[in-house]
Amino acid sequence: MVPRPSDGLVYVSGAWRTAADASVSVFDHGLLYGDGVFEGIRAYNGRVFKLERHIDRLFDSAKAIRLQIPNTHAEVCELVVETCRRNAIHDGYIRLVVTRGPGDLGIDPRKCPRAELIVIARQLTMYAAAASGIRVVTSTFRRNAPDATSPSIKSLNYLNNILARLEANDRGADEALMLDAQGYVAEATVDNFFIVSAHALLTPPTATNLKGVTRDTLLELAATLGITTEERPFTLFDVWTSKEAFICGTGAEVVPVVSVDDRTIGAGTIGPVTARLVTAYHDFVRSHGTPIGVSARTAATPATV
Ligand code: PXG
Repeated sequence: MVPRPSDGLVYVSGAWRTAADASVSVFDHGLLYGDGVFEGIRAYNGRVFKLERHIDRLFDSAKAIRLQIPNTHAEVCELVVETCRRNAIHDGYIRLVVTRGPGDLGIDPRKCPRAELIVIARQLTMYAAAASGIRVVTSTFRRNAPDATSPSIKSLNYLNNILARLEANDRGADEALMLDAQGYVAEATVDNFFIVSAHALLTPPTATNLKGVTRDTLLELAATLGITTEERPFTLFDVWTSKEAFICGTGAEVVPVVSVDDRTIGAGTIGPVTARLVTAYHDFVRSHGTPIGVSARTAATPATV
């Protein structure tokens, strides 16, 4: 098969291959057991947004599952930028995957001598802004407990979230809200969750959800906008009676939630605090990040004058 340039180049097993040739073994434990970790990163306006932060989280996820990434932090940053360069990405989506690598049948990671690092970078066409807001239902599936598969690990094992998403699909909703084992609000299936109460912008502490990069960015932006923020547990009652709610993540950015469990949130349209954050986030992501045009290592080095 003659590869088409539009197929793009994927970094896998230590080299860039055409998308058509980029493959992993059927004995890879990422496939057989979901044994691996990943990151989803965006590029805006020729820059990779929060590259270092995403790679920090990738290394933390890998450490938690005792997976040895075959490259250093600086090398992984550079591989991301180089993959963007080779695919001429200006605005795009980058998927980093580290699997336990090829082994034999049987879950024991000792069967896998070499972890597999994959970097995919695509032009972004998949995310349509859901500016008018989405309808959310609470899932009956609780988010994994911190002492089971910790939600802080961005692992290849998303069945907990997928079961919740299936339930939302069945109920005609756009997204599912997941609770923790105690019944407090945790997060959506691939996004963190915020509400606006009479007093503050609230989001749950991260023990029960992913330590989202977008979540952190919004907490910082809110502070600069003079919006009071609080990270504390809250319940569905607080959600149903909130003035505004939204989900946020690398893919979704900031998306208003206009109903939860058939209770209209606020006026049933995007609220003023959410609207300010949508604009602030939109501007921030387009003006910050690691330039794709130069080496990540050079960009990370502070200028000496
Ligand atoms: N919670 C979960 C469970 C996630 O998977 C977030 C929160 C938001 O985190 P960030 O760091 O993105 O703000 C995520 C992120 C995809 C995709 O292609 C998934 C995510 C991010 C980007 C792409 O499914 N999940």
